[in-house]
Amino acid sequence: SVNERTYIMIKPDGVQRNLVGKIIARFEERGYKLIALKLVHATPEHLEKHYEDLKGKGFFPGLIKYMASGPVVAMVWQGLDAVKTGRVMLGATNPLASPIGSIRGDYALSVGRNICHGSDSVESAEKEIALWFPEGIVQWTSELEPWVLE
Ligand code: DAT
Ligand code: MG
Repeated sequence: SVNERTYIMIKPDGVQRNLVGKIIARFEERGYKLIALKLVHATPEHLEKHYEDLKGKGFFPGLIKYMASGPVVAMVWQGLDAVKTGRVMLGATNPLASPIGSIRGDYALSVGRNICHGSDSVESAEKEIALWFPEGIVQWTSELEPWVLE
């Protein structure tokens, strides 16, 4: 939908590798609207909630350790089909399977260091936004919107 919201997160490796600006630029340039943004060093408990569907996977402990190893950039982007298009912009879970031109396809090699997260459905997005932004998000009017969406 037109005002769909997705939760996009730059993982600790993306922050350490100074890719924050580049990743934000891709969403800005595509025409999405930034409605929430913060740098946060998350606790393992918080990350276990974020990834609760993956509890029980062999890689889960390593995933939590990696995600808790440094700050992440938590963001909410809004716009036409933001969830699905956000995932396309990220690339596949395994960077080696990600097309050139996607974030993971351009900047990553390893599934355990794949730089970014994007919600996989509208329902997950709403859950993740509530988990990462309990304080709420900013609504603002973009003067550019009529030039991006008819
Ligand atoms: P995605 O991040 O593309 O939504 P996911 O939700 O299935 O993928 O998994 C969450 C993260 O967990 C993923 O970005 C990297 C890690 N992960 C997934 N599968 C993995 C695997 N087989 N080995 C190591 N890490 C994995
Ligand atoms: Mg996922």
